[in-house]
Amino acid sequence: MKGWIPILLVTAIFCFAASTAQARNAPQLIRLRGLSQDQIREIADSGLEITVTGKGVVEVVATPDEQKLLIRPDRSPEIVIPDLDAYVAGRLAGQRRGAEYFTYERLVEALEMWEANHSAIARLHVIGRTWEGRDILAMKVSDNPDRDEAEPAVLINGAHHAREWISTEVAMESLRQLLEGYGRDANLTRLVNERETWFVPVLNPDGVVFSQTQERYWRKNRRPITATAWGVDLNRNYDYTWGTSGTTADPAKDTFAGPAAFSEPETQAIKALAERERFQACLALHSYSELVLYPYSYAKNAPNPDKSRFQVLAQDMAAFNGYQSQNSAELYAASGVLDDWLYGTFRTLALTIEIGRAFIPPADQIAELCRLNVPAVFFLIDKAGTHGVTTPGSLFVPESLADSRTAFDAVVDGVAVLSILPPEARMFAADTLRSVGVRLSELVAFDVRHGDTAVWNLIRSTPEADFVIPLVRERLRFDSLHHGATDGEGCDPARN
Ligand code: 0X9
Ligand code: ZN
Repeated sequence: MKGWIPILLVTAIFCFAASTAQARNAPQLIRLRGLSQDQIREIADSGLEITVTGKGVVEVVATPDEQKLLIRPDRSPEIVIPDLDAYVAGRLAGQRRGAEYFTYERLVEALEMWEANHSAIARLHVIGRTWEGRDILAMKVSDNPDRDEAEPAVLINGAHHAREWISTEVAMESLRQLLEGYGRDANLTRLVNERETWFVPVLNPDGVVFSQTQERYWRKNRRPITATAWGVDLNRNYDYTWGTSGTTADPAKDTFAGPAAFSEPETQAIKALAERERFQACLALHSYSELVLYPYSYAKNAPNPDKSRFQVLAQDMAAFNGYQSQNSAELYAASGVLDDWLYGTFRTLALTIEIGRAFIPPADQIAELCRLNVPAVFFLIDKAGTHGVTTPGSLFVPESLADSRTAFDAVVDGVAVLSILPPEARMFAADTLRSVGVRLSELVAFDVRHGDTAVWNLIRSTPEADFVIPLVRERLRFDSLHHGATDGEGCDPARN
């Protein structure tokens, strides 16, 4: 008998929450099954947000009014979360010391403190100001952070969408580990020395503050539009096939594309940064669905000459978190997203991770979700200097590779994808690969002349790097003629 009391109580609370949400027309999360691709697209094009939890199962954020057009018995509708505003409040209340989400205020404090504690490799920039006057902050991490060096540049960003707090956590945890790992961890030290990584952990501060302080389930920014409508979906506002799919011109809806492409201060901030930095790679962090997504998103089967390279990258990243990798448009098409704009404009290797199984996982899951996803972030930062270097459109000059290990990795990754690239991408990749090989031979010859044969040995034992061997020998011969005897006596590749 006793066991019935909590069940009755939970049921009563559920019904109460559902009915008050009904009365307020508050958003709910509903699950639908058995929808055709056309029906999913129709929902996405009506301005509602869709996520996926498994094959053929979609979850949609919709108010009771909006649900009238969606709910049909053959779709086995289920209410997953009866009152999403109450759900946000519950997530905030369920936090405890050591397991809590960043507020915007605490995030600003943390970034300022981390910059001060790691001033040799970290520089905090204000890249824009929101409608409500908040700073959009970006932390650059690199050796010589005040100089724009010729190193592959990467952008890691979170919280395009206000309620996706976990995205900020993964960005912040990656940043923290990178800063603290410098000088301690060989790989992270190399990533700091050989890359310029920009972290924008909260692109949408107004939205995040609104969702956390008003306990509201909010996605967009806080552009004031009419007396009853606020906000633009920042991930529909970029200028690449803007406004054509998975979005709406209705400002009251969750996926409103904005009055024009780049109408928002937040997306303008990213635009200015990207035009300056010409990122080799970018990772947009979102939640949820446990997916690693690659462009294009605006339409199914949109031609992407680097598709095979993206597939390799996305699969490798998915190996860290166990997520599924797929083309962004596979579930439904969405236009005006960051990745499409970056790849379409600059050929940036731009990917998205949809973290976890809920927009706002309970705070005690933050650590585990970071453990799963931070290695994927570091992996992409690394690959910006390998795949990113041989990607068409990249303005990165292979001659400026500063370190033999980085050049070696670029050669190995480049050769690995060369054969699977379509002809239009292969030509550029092959040309760049050749220049990277020449650069590698210069760097390795330098190493050898100074008694360091580590990368030279790697080249000799790696079939993909075979073509570099004669280049190194040639370079050493040339160097010995011009600089006298080598320092690497006994292991002189010119004679091996
Ligand atoms: O819709 C978005 O902007 C992203 N999903 S989220 O649930 N975080 O809002 C994903 C964009 C990638 N695109 C497609 N699903 N086409
Ligand atoms: Zn999102």
